[in-house]
Amino acid sequence: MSDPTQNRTDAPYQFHAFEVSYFSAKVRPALRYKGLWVDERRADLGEIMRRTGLGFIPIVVTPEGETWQDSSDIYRKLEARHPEPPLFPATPLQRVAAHLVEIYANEFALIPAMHYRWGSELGEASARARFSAMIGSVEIGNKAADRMAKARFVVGAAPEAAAEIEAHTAELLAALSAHFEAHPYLLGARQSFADCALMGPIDGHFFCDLVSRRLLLETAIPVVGWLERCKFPNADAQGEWLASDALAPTLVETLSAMGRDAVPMILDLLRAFEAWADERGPDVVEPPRGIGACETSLRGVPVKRGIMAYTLFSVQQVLDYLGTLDAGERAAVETALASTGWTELLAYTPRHRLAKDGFKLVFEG
Ligand SMILES: N[C@@H](CCC(=O)N[C@@H](CS)C(=O)NCC(=O)O)C(=O)O
Repeated sequence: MSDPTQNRTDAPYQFHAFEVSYFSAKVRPALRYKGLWVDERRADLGEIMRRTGLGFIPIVVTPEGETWQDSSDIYRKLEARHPEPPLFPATPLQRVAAHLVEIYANEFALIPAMHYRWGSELGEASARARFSAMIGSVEIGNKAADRMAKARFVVGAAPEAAAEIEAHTAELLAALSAHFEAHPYLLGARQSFADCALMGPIDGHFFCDLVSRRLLLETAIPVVGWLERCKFPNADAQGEWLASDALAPTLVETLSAMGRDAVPMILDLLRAFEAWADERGPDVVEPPRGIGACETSLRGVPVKRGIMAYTLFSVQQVLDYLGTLDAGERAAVETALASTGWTELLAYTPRHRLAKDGFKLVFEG
C-alpha cells in the first residue's frame, strides 16, 4: 500500500495533451497510476514551442513550473520523484520486457496506428471530422489532418503493405487478448510502464478511431478491459507483478507477435541512422529532425520509412539497462526471450550514442 501523502503536491501537474495523440495516451496512464493531482489541458502548440523549442505533444509542467518533454523521460522523472507506486520493475527480465514493449510502442506500433487512422476512406473521413470538431474549425482541422495524413508515409504505413499491417495487428490483438484473459496487466497484477507505453497506440489511436475501435470491440474485448483498467487505475487496489521475475507465457507470445515484424525494421532503421552518423560532418552535434528515408520491409513488402535519431535513443535505454546486469542475469534474460525475435536487437552494439541537451537530442562524446 503506498503512502497516501507521498504524492501530495501544493499545485497540480499540468498535462498539455490531446485526446487523439499517441504520445499523450502513452503518458496519461502513468500520471493517473501515480495518483497525482493533474490538470489536463488541451495542448497549445505555441506554448509548447515556447517552453521546449520543439513542436511535440505532450508536455508535463511540474507544480514548480519545470517543463518535462518526451514520454520516456517523463516516465523516468515521475518515477524519480514519486517512486511509489512503482512503474519500473526492479528485476531483470520484467524490466527488459517492459523496455521492449516501450520500444515497440515508440517505433513500430505507429504503423498500424497511422494505417487505421488514415489508411481508408472511412478512417480518414472520420479522423478529419474529429480533428475539425476538436479544433472548432473545419479549415484548421483539415490542415492539421493533412499534416498527420502525410506523416503516415514517414512512419512506413504504406498502402502497399496494408494487408501485412492488418495481419500484424490481428496477431498482436489475439496475443494480447489471450494474455489479458489470464492477467490484468502485462507483467501480472500490477501496471508498469509497459502498459502505459502500449496505451499510446491502443488508447491514443486504436480506441479513438472509428475503424480500429470497431476492430477492438469486435475481436479483442479483453484488450478493451485492460484499456479501461489502465484508464482508471487504482494503484492501491492492484496486486503485484508476477513473482520470481517470471513472464507469463502469454506475454512471451505477445512479445513474439511484436518482435517478429518490429525487430527487423528497427534494426534497418538503426543501421540507416548509424550509417548517416558515420558520414556526418565533424561539427554536426545535433542530428536534424529529418534525415531522409530508408528502405525497409514488412513481411517481405518493401516499405520506405523516415530515419530518426530517436530510434537509437529509444533502443539505448534497454541496452543501457542490459549493461547494468551481470553475465548470469543477462544470459537468463536472453534465454527467456530467445523465441521472441528481440534478442537480435539486444545483441546490437551501436557505434554512436545520443544524449539530451535540454530537450534536444545530441551526439555524446
Ligand atoms: N519522443 C516524443 C514524441 C512525441 C510525438 O511525436 N508526438 C506527436 C503527437 S502524438 C507530435 O507532436 N507530432 C508532431 C510532429 O511530429 O510534428 C515523446 O515520446 O513524447
